[in-house]
Amino acid sequence: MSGELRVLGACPLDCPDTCSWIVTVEDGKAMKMRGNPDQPYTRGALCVKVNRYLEHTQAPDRILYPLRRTGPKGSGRFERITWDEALDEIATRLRGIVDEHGGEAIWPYLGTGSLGYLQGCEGVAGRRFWNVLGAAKHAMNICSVAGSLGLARAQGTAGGMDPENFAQAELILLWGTNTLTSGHHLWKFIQDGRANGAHVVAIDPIRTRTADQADEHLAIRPGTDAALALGLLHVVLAENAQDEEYLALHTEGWDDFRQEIMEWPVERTAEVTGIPAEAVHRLGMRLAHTRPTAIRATMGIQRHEGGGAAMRTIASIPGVTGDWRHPGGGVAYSTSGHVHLNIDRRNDLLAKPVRTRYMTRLASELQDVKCLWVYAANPLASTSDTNRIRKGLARDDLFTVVMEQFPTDTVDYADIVLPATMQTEHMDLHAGYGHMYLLWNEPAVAPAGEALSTTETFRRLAAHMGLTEPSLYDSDLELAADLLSSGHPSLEGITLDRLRKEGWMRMSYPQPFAPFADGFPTPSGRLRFPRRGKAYVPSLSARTAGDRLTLITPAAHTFLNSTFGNNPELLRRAKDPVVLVNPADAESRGLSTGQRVRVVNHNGYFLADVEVSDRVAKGVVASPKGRWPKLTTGGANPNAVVDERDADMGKGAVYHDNLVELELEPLV
Ligand SMILES: Nc1nc2c(c(=O)[nH]1)N[C@H]1C(S)=C(S)[C@@H](COP(=O)(O)OP(=O)(O)OC[C@H]3O[C@@H](n4cnc5c(=O)[nH]c(N)nc54)[C@H](O)[C@@H]3O)O[C@H]1N2
Ligand SMILES: Nc1nc2c(c(=O)[nH]1)N[C@H]1C(S)=C(S)[C@@H](COP(=O)(O)OP(=O)(O)OC[C@H]3O[C@@H](n4cnc5c(=O)[nH]c(N)nc54)[C@H](O)[C@@H]3O)O[C@H]1N2
Ligand code: SF4
Ligand SMILES: [Mo]
Repeated sequence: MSGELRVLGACPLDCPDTCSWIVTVEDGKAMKMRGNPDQPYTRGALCVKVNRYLEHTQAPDRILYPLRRTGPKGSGRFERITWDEALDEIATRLRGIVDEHGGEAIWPYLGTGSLGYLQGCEGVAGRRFWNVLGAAKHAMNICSVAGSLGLARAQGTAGGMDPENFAQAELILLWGTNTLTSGHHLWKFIQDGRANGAHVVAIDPIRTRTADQADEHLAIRPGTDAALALGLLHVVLAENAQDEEYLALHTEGWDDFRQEIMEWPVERTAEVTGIPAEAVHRLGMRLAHTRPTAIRATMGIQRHEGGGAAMRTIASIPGVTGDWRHPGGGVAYSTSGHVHLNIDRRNDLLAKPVRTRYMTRLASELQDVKCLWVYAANPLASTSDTNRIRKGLARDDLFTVVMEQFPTDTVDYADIVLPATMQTEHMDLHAGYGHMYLLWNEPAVAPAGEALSTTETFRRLAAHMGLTEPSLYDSDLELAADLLSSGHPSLEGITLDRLRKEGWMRMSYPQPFAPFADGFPTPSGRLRFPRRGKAYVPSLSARTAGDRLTLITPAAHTFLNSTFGNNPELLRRAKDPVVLVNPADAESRGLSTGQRVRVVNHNGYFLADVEVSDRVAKGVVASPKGRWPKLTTGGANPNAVVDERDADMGKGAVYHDNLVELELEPLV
């Protein structure tokens, strides 16, 4: 029988907006995908990338069958094999490695390709299986850890404002965040705020498309955000605009922090941040006298050596102004701290404690690993110091399995490739990190080719290995029901049946929501201000400002990390790689627009065309993340020059804190 079916799903990509989508299916084929008009955050729109998702699921380069490598590592030459052959070979190799080297020699390297709680990184997919084998633990610290820890030290959680409440703000600071590129659905709420008179300020070393749309742009020197926060608070104190009652009731460490603030008059702040003193003062005055003030600070700030401290200091601002009293005030970094699903890591399945491997440290930690199992990740595009990673992946004694949808650079180094389903083909449970909803993704169509979901792959592998632990065989619906069973009040009324039927549900929080109006989830119930001398930790680039250039590698408009990096239309729109260079830096190097340069440092180089532009300040150059090295002239993207250095908290990455030079690429 033919008929049209509307299937409710959710965008799985690593983006704060986690959109609700509707897939129209005819005769078992997905015909159309659109943003759900009924969902209050999606409001009917997807984005320039995901508007091509259906096309992407049917792309000719999709991996449809299990593959075994036939050429040397990196060659990308494979032969098709059956699932049975693939699982047999994997089972034999894994058993051999466990017997000879112990389970910890296996590194399950799970990335952010899907944020699903069943198939992707939020739900620790495959963890039960890895625990039975005794594999190393994987710390997924590639994206937001320094900021999350900085916030948690201040607030007890990285959770904060409900982004929808930006509509109620009177002053909006877009701080180290490129809203119109990296999660544009917030913009409608910002516009609602503006319609009520809100003033919008972008604080970013780059004049981004978001900064273009703001009322004001402050071009801050990279890695100096905490200094700006302190300078703004200096003005607040000078105006005697601090909220004494809130400070007394809900904060600790104020005397110490107040002294720190007193050391940051606007002139000093201006000198450190590169923002004119007059502009610091003006914004300080606005902050002093505008309630509520909403701060959107996302991951850009914390991809720096002092990024954790910077987030903590920024989180202190609404503690001083009392903005947390109001739903339209406070800081919005990520809402994931408000999500309380029952994520059971099943450590009981481990025979003994195992070591943790850090996702950001692949280049150095790979050395003593015997099996690298990559899923929903593309480290040769996305992880720091790709030249060293490439060397590591080429090692003959390393057994590499990659579960993938597309033939990435990382796939080229796999011994075995397993075809992975895409979001329209599997089931999943989602929460946003930029909103307050849970979403259900119902499969719309059958898997392409012989692709299998993450959950099904691990169930089959467990069976192949003859593992008897019953929980390894739980179905997707059982796993989902388990996730919803935490008993946390925020899940009140949310059942799997309702979620499947309705597609999305708001978690049970008040609306509007003022999470810290009456205190914080810290041991004392109070916001913990940073200690004196700890509030501002300068980044590498802030410490060594001089003749070297600081490279920033932010989100690309047309890719989502490296996902879509092979989509022909999005690649066409992205044009050739460019590096933005300030006119003064271009002139002193004799460079002009259109010239091809090596962006180079001690780690290596990538190629880009110079675009001379006042969008970047003197001393700053910028080139976005996300390109596939093998589809890029020169075979490298910015991660060829990104150091595998730690940020100040959680061993976070320093993607925007690297020193580089520009050299003309010799013409051949
Ligand atoms: N289109 C698109 N959307 C995406 C992504 C993508 O790749 N493409 N990636 C997704 C993912 S995984 C994430 S984590 C988010 C990331 O998105 P964002 O949180 O927006 O993070 P970034 O793009 O890294 O940086 C944001 C801004 O911070 C600025 N910045 C860099 N250093 C500093 C600094 O020291 N101080 C200040 N004030 N600003 C600084 C950058 O110039 C940039 O404009 O976006 C998600 N959304
Ligand atoms: N220079 C620089 N580098 C960065 C950043 C930066 O700002 N600058 N940002 C960093 C950030 S914020 C992040 S989050 C990381 C992301 O880094 P990664 O986590 O490695 O994410 P991607 O590069 O997008 O690769 C995800 C892969 O997963 C695959 N995939 C998608 N869904 C599934 C699925 O359901 N199953 C399986 N098996 N595979 C799937 C996709 O095809 C894709 O190839 O990159 C980081 N890299
Ligand atoms: S990438 Fe972000 S904006 Fe685009 S559809 Fe997915 S969740 Fe929505
Ligand atoms: Mo991320």
